[in-house]
Amino acid sequence: MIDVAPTILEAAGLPEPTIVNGVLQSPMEGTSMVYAFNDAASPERHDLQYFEMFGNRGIYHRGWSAVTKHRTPWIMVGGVMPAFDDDVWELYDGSGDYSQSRNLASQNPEMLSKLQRLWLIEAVKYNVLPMDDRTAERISPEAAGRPTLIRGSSQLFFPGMGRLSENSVVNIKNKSFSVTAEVAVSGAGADGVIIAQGGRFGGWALYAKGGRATFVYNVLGIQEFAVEADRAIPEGTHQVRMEFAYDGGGLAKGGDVTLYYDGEAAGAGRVGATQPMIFSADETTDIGYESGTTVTSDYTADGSRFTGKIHWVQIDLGPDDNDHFIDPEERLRIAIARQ
Ligand SMILES: [Ca+2]
Repeated sequence: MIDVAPTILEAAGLPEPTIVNGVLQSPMEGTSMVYAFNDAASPERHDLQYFEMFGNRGIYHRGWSAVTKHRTPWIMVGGVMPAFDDDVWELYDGSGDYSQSRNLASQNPEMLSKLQRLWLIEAVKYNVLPMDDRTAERISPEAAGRPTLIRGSSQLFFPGMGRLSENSVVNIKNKSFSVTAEVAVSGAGADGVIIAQGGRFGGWALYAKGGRATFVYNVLGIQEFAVEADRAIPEGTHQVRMEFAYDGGGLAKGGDVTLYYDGEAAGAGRVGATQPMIFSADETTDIGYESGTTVTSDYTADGSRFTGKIHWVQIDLGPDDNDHFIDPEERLRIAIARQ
C-alpha cells in the first residue's frame, strides 16, 4: 500500500513533495515499484514491512512473515486483553505457503525470534511504540489524552462554514453545553438547519420546523429525542438558544434540554441518552444546512438550508451560567480569544 504513491510519482516523473500548503511533509516510507514494471524477475527492493493495528502485529521479511493476533478488532467493548508479551506468534514461509496455512513457529523458533526482533526495530523506527490497545477510548481525544485541533470551552461559527470534522469542533459529549444562534427571521417564519453535527447514525441538530426552534439528539440511529419550542421564532433578529444540562454520573447519560428566545424560556424536554465517544468518522458539523445524511428525517440534506439569515452560532461547554443570553461584548471576547 505505501508503495503506491512513490510508484505513481516516479512513473509520472514527479518529485516527492517536501512542502504542501506551507506544511513540511514527512518523507514517504514506501518503495517505488517502477523498477519491476519491465523486469518481473528483478529482486524485490521492499523486503521488510511491519504491520500494527489495535495491538495486532505482523512483519514481512524476504518471503517470511510472522504475525500475532492481540485482539479481535470488531469486539470494541469488554473482553480481557492479554499482555502484549503473552500474545502467541505464528510463522509462515511465503516461498512455499502463500496462503499462510502452515504455522512453522514451533519448527523454526530462530526465524520467529529474528522476525520478532525485526518487528521491534521497525516499530521503534516508525513510532509504533508505545502500543496502545485501548479501543473506543482512542476515538475520543479527551479519553485518550490526545491534543485536539480546537482548544477552550467556546467556539463561534458563521454561515458558510461546513464539513467541519469532529476533532475541529469543541466536544459536547458527556457534559453540559449550550448552542446559541443569532438569526434574522422574516414574517413568513423560518425553516431549516441552524447547526447540525453528525448524521443518520448519531448526532444532533438545532433547526427550525414550521417556524419553531427544535433540538434533536439522535443516539446511534436507534433513538431520537426531539424538543420543540412552544412558539415560533419571532420576526426580526433574535437569539435562539438551546441548553443541555447533563445528568452526570458517567458517560453517555441523558440530560434536560431548555430552549430560549432572547433569554426567555421557549420550551423544554429530555434527551434520554447520549453518545459518549464519537458521532461519525465521516459526517461533519455544518452551519445553516446539513450535509451527508441528516440527523433527523424532519428534513432532507437538499431541503435543509435555513430560510432565515444566520448571523453567528456559538457552542459553549460547561454548566449553565444561568444567563441564557450572549451579549455582544462576550461574543467579541470569544472571537478575539480565537485569533
Ligand atoms: Ca450530516
